[in-house]
Amino acid sequence: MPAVAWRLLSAAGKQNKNIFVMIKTLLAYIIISAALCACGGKNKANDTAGASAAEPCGPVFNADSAYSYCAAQCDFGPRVMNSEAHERCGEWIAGRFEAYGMTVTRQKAVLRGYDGTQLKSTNIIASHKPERKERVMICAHWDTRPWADNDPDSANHRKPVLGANDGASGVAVMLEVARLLSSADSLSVGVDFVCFDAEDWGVPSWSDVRDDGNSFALGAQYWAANPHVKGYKPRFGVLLDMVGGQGARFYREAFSMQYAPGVVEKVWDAAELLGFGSYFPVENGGMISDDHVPVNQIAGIPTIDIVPYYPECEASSFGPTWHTVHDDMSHIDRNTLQAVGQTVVQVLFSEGE
Ligand code: AHN
Ligand code: ZN
Repeated sequence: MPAVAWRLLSAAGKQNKNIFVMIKTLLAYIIISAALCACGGKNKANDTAGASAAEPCGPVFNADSAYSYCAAQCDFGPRVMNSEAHERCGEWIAGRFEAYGMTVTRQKAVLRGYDGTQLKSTNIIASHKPERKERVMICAHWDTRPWADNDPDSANHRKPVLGANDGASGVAVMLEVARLLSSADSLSVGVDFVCFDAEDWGVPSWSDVRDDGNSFALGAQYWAANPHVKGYKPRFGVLLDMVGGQGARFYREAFSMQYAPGVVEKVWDAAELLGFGSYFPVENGGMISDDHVPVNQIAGIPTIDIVPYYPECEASSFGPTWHTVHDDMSHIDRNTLQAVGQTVVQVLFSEGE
């Protein structure tokens, strides 16, 4: 019996030996604890709220902090494979997770790009409470695209993308969640933050090479075939791709619906509960070949993709700055980071043991 219940009981016992008072006290405890949080975790912030199906739980996600993690990555410059900025930023990311008490694995491999380039790839895996068996995986790619091949100005098509949104934003949300976990005591599961490398070396639009559909997500393909822990099987995974853009709306992505419909429902319900329903319409978006596809198909981990869909955007359904030289901090919106980040916190803290 939890200490609180025992104290209540003994107090009742001292005041009045009547067994009925003790039973009443015990019943009151059971009702109150059921009402506190339908979440798996033991949230402190909502102790006074009344009973309902589910309630907000977990710490407050700080969007300013996430924004600064986004900017810090951009300050290295484009994190293009085989570049010094890439190398240095990778160490910075690993160092941040280590500072938040996570166990960090650097999974290095030389991968072959569509054009034969040897890519020095590092998947960075940061584990919170690695001894726990019950786990959830959060993931995002950390490399940035070498070519802004969707820029409105074709003179920019061979220039690198800074990747404030496409690269930095997902890692920024993960780092902020990791920072919160380092001082949280009410989480029931272990969490692995997986930063995939070599996501964005996919065949550029100006190349004559035909894309076989596997030229993106090279780091995720490698990890899915060689997970950092043998037989790694978290309950589910959530991929964060481009989660900081202005005007972003996260529609239900088709591979996610195919492989992990229950996880989609869990995440969209969490967003709705928190008042972020407008960011997460319960409507279908596109079918996106992204890091979650090998994670589902090769590793067999039910994993969804939180990825924006702009039905009205001419330039790209991923939004106006996608694979352009304008994917910089001036188009990052803290409100988008907040909606996604708080939703991730909710999902994690509502997992039971
Ligand atoms: C396709 O363009 C088919 N998938 C998008 C994967 C991606 C690139 N995510 C970010 N950059
Ligand atoms: Zn990209």
